[in-house]
Amino acid sequence: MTAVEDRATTQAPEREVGKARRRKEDARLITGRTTWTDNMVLPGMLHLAVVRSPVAHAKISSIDVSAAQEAPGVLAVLTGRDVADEQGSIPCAWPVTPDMVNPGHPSIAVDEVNHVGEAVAVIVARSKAAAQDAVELVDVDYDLLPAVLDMEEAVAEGAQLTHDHLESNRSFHFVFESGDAGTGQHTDDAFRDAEVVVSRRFVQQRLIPAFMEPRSVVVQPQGDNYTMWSSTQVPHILRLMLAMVTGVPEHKLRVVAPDVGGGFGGKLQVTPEEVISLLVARRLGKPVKWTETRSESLMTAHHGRDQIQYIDIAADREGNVKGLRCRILADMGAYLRLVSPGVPVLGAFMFNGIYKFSAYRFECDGIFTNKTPTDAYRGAGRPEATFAVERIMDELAVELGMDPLELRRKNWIKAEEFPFTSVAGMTYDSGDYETATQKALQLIGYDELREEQRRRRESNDPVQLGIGFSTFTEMCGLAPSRVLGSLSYGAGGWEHASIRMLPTGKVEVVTGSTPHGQGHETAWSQLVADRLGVPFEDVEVLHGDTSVSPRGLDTYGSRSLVVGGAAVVSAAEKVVTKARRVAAHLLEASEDDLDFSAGKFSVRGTPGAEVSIQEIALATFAAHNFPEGVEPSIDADATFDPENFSFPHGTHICAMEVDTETGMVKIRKYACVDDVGTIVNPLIVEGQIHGGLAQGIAQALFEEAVYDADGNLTTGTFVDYLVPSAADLPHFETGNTVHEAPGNPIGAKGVGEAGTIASTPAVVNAALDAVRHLGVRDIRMPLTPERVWRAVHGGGDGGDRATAGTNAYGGAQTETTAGVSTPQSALGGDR
Ligand code: MCN
Repeated sequence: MTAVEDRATTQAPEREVGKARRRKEDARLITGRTTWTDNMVLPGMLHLAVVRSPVAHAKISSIDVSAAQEAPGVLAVLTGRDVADEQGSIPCAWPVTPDMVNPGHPSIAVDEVNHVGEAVAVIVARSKAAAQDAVELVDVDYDLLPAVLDMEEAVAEGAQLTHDHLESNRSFHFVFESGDAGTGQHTDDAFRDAEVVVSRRFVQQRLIPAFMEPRSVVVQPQGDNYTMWSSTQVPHILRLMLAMVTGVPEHKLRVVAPDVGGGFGGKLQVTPEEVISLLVARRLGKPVKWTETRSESLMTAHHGRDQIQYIDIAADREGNVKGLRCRILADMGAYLRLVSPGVPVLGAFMFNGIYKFSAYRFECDGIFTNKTPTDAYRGAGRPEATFAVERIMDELAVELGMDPLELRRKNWIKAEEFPFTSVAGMTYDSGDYETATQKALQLIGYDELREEQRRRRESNDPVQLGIGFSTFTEMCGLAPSRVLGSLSYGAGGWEHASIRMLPTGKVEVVTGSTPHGQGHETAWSQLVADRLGVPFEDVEVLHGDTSVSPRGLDTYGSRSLVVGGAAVVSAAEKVVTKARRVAAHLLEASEDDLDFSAGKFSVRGTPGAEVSIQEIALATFAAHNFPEGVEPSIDADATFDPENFSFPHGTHICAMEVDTETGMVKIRKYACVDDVGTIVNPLIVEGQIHGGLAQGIAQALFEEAVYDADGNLTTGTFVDYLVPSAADLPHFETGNTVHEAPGNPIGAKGVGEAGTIASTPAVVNAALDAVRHLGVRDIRMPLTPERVWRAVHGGGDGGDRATAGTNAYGGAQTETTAGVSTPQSALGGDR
């Protein structure tokens, strides 16, 4: 790492916060000697295997389970009909519009199947092998129906329906409009008057979260009480939702997320398999386990992204952006899952990026297709938006003949303008895009790269060089309950923490956040060690069990530090306040005369009169000599619900070599400078950025979930679905600036998604910068050698409809030749 530090605001000189502590949890996680759900064995435990649909769309005409039922070791086979009265519907907690259409989602299909991999029966057997063997013996008759696979076809007049009983394939139509909301006047006026309008159609391919630990569930019934262990990101949400879906009373259900091996949004879910496991355990009164195979995981755990974006940008000839409008088709897949509709809708607040302009419209249609449902995947809505705006800024720069960075600089919010209310109504809290950009340019060695690019172009080198930017911000720390309510999100956004001082002076921290690879045990220990003045090693962080940590809203949306960590800090402050009363009593001094530093209370002006917080903890346990009216416990609860999101930002620059003869691309250098406010643990932050970059680059270059014409997932193994390894990725030059977030007591902004959000457009912009002079206008992601080669040798976008072609949606046309339209743009023409 090349560290570039710019303390634009001062970070308090604290002992632990800012230290690159190695993660306490890593020894057990890396060795695997821990409680992964699948490691659990309970006496008498039965095993489940799921019979899945091999077809994308069909009526179920009959299911014959008799052979499976007879198979050795099999105890029961249950179909959708068997559980129809008790299985309810997989919940969707984000109805983004009042008239959103939700077809309902049985955990086990009853009459019809709507995507390959949908559950049609469950086998319960004494061993996993017996259960899996019996899957083959279930005989299902399907009456095939045509599958809906293409979103643009799905919204056309007279389209085949994904769900016969619905009127269309559209689940919702969400609109956000700045200016004269609702009339469309303001935005369209800006486009009508604009000197330049650039239009594009971008494809955000379907991705698979591909977490390391496959999903796994164990359920243990004890009378009418149930304990579920699940490899989930959201034990608290899961408990609530399971209670609502199955009728098991919430107070009779304990959900535990033991150590969880990654989620990336893919375990922010209430899955059919969790519901099925609970139903079977309830019905049979026996403990059960279900663990997916990797193929099941790729095929049926929810997918991410999958949008078609039509975007127009308006500007004057000097490069002042006047307006932006976008229309999104977002593939929901066959059903709505927990937050599926909210994912693309979050983009409404981010397509404007870091830029200033006053005319903005966002429209999004959620579309049903006969594919695996989509939902959150790292970044959820913000990578898609960032990609679109950062790509179209480059295209506008090309049209204007401007340097892409100059165009950005001309339009971005200046440091002195924070806090800044964006055209999408978000109040960006703090930042300085210029400083971050200068640092990133310095890290990557920009001038030399531009010089090399010029040389290669002049000599017609078969290997061309390109440089791509992404200057981004994102809204993270999904939190303010009030704001989430206004967006119709089904839950609040607060987080809870409690801290107990034990008699020996050790500290237990209970957090509502649920780490699954983010290192909260380490970071929370650092926060508490500083606030209480106790050693880092003396802090234990407990999480992920609704009995141990009864209140919480879990981990997603890069919310844990800025909301959950903030709750921990608030609880620590309350602990100190409580300890101060006891200290005053023990030292026979007034509370106002006490200083608290490095874990000790001392009487100001009286040397030697001091007592440590550990001594206070012990004195509290004994409670022999205790102040009147104070309860003998040094503990506190706190709930934190911020006023605003936090807005990390940064500049990412990618230098890319493109071999014009083979279509191979290679990232030569990648530099990024991120501003995530106060950094609690630089090692963790860098790790999060690295992981995020890997996933963002993977979208640009490698990963795509592909379906064939019948709706079969053809990328159902890691041979076909190309998750990159470290060897496929470059060395990252990372740096940071620090502008504290005013909205939480730590001053931090989230980092868990930043790298993913920022990197994808930087990589694609770099590839295009390398070959645009050869007539290439766009290349659809992922940038496979074949696509790159075709684009270079065929011109345009390589015939892949990344950009060009008829915009079937709404009947308008995108410009196909120059990629720059007149104000009669892709979206303007049909309004
Ligand atoms: N941190 C810090 N200083 C900051 C910001 C964060 O030290 N200014 C630290 C935090 O203390 C925490 C970590 O960085 O240890 C991530 O914090 P945060 O940004 O609050 O994100 P969350 O903990 O809420 O994690 C969620 C985020 C998301 S949404 C996805 S998706 C994701 C990600 O984190 N999935 C991950 N990172 C992942 N990392 C791993 N290993 N596995 C996943 O599944």
